[in-house]
Amino acid sequence: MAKINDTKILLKDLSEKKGTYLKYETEEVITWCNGCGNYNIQNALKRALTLEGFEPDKILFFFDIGCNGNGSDKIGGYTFHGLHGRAISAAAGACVANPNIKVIASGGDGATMSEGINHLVHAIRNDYPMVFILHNNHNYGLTTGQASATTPRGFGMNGSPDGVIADPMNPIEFVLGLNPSFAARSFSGDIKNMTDVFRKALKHKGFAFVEILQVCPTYNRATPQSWYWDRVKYTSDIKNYKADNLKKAKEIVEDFEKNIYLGVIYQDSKRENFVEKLPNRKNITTASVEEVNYCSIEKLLKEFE
Ligand SMILES: Cc1ncc(C[n+]2csc(CCOP(=O)(O)OP(=O)(O)O)c2C)c(N)n1
Repeated sequence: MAKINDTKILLKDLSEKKGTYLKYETEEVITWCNGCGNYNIQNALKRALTLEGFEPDKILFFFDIGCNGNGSDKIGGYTFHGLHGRAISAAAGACVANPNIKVIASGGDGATMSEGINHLVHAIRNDYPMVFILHNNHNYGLTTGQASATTPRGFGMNGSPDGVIADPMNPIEFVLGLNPSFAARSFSGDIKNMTDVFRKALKHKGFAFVEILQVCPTYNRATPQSWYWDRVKYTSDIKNYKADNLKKAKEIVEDFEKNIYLGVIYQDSKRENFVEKLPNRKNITTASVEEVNYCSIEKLLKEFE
């Protein structure tokens, strides 16, 4: 498989829109390790936003705690840096209050598949109108490499040096079991595929779940970059693959040893999202946030003096 020349791809086809891309850049000091997958994930996201015509003032980012969350000041736009495992719940409130703004949340595998897995489950059930990016680096990175729910069995990690006892979860397989309206998977080494997947997720009107298989050169030595390049394939490699068949989607993600398929795995683009289904919002053209009345609470406060 051909490897991607990142710099070339980053600049390619952005010429006219370069101004928008540059607005997403910040001057904050980067604290990620050399070779961390977060660099490429954020670059691909900035590219996708630019190519889809989103200006930073139309985006609200929710970041979780962790190495991924340390990207919160490295991208332009409105950002909210929340509690560990709680990025989805804060983002859900925002996208329901204001469906006119694009809400993008992200979290690590520690936050999403353990600490806050309940929020993921119910965000999918409710089909909130937002994009969620799972940074699956197979460990708790920021706290220096403890095993997460996705660490391969038997692999020695800080905190479990004799090897992880339990079998790992396969996040996208888990998500497909919840009947999502959108589930995609990509790989942090492949900016081209990530950009494509993010662009499709940005256009989806319900909960767009995107799992990024992320390299972590410092703590995840079980599945390094080369391990992925030997296994990743694309849904376009499967003859006549259509992403609207949930049964088929479940079949192609079962294998995480030989063929790891990237791309949009499943999408139901006709399903009404959470806001569209709300009976009390039918025929209302304003967003909830536009209906807020601002009034003085001085009188109320006096009652508690
Ligand atoms: C409620 C809560 N629990 C635990 C922590 C400690 N903590 C901070 S970062 C982190 C690991 C994050 O791992 P992950 O979510 O996988 O993200 P990564 O750093 O790998 O990107 C933990 C456990 C915390 N800050 N808050």
